[in-house]
Amino acid sequence: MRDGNGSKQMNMNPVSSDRKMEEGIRFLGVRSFKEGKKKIDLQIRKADTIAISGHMTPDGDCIGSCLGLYNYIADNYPDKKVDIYLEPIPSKFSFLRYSDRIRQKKEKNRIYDLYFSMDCSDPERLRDFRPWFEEASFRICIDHHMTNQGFGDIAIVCPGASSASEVLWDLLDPDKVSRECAEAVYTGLVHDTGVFRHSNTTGKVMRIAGALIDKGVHSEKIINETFYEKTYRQNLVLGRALLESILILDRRMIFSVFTRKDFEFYRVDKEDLEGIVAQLMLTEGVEVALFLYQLEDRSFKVSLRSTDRVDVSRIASVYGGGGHKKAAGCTAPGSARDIVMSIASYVEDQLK
Ligand SMILES: [Mn+2]
Repeated sequence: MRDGNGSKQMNMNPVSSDRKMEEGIRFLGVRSFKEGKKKIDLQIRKADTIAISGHMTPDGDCIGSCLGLYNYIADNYPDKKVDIYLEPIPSKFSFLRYSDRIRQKKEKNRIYDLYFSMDCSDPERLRDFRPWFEEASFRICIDHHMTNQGFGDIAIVCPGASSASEVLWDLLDPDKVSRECAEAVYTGLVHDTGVFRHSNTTGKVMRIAGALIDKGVHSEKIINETFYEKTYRQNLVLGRALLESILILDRRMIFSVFTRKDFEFYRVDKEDLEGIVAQLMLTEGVEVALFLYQLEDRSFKVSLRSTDRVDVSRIASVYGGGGHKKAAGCTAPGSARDIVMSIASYVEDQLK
C-alpha cells in the first residue's frame, strides 16, 4: 500500500484522499514522512528508556495511537524499556494488549531518553505528564489537530488525517505490525471517524482499515463493544430523551431536555448522555438537533448538531461556546424553554 507521503509521488498520481492528508502538514525537525519514519526508528534504536503519553480524558484515538505505538515498540524493539502513561481508561478498551500496563505514576528520578506525545494538540493537554515529556532527552509529537502548531524535537502534525492513529500508521513499517498493534490502531480509526461515518473518512482511511483487517483485527467486536455498546441505564436515558423530544420550526429542529431531577431518577451522570444529540439528529427532515442537560448550578449544557445548511458553531459562540460547523456546544443560563426559543430564532435566521 502506498503511504502517500512523498510530494513527488503526489504530483505524479494524485489521489484525492491522499491529497487531503497532505494538506497543511506541519513538520518540525524533519521535512517529510519518509525522513520522519527514518528518524523515529533511529531515535527508538538510540534510546534505552522510552515513554508514551496522550491527552487528558483519553478517547479511542488517544488510547489506540498510544497502545498501537507501545505494541509496535514492544514487538520490534524487545530490548527497550518502554512505559505508557495515560489517565485511567474506560474498561471497554481493556481487551487491547498491554492496556494493563497503563499507569499514572513514574519511578522517582526517571528521565526518559525518548518521549512520545500522541493525539495531543498542545503540551498543556498532557496535563500531569507534561513535565516528564518536557524533561525527556528527545521528544516526538504525533498528531492530527488543526490547532497544533508543532512541539518537541520532531513533530508530525497532519490536520487532514482522520486520527492520530492514521498518522502513526504512516510512520510504521506495515510488515512489522502485529495483530495486537493493528487492533489498537483500528480502534483509533473507528472512534475518530465515528465508525467511518464522519467526513474525515477518506478512501485512504478505508484502505488502512482494510490492511488492518488483513492483519486479523476483529472489526465487528471492536466496533460494537467499544463504540456502540451502552449500559442498561444509558439506553434508558436515550429512550427517555427520544420519547420526550419535540419538533419545532416546521419539523426542521428537534430538541430534548434532561433536568437535575432526571439525573437523580435514573442515577446517571453526564457521561451517560453521550450520543443522545447524535441520535436526535438522525430524525428525518431535521436540520438542527439540540440536547440540553441541566448542570448543578441550574444552568444548561447545550449540545448542537446540524446539517450543512446551518452553522451551529456560530450559534454556540453567542453563548461563549464553540465547536465545528455541524457540531458545537455551549452553556446557557435561564430556563430550558427560553434557551430553546432563543436558539430557534438564530436557526430560523440561518435557514432563511
Ligand atoms: Mn484524535
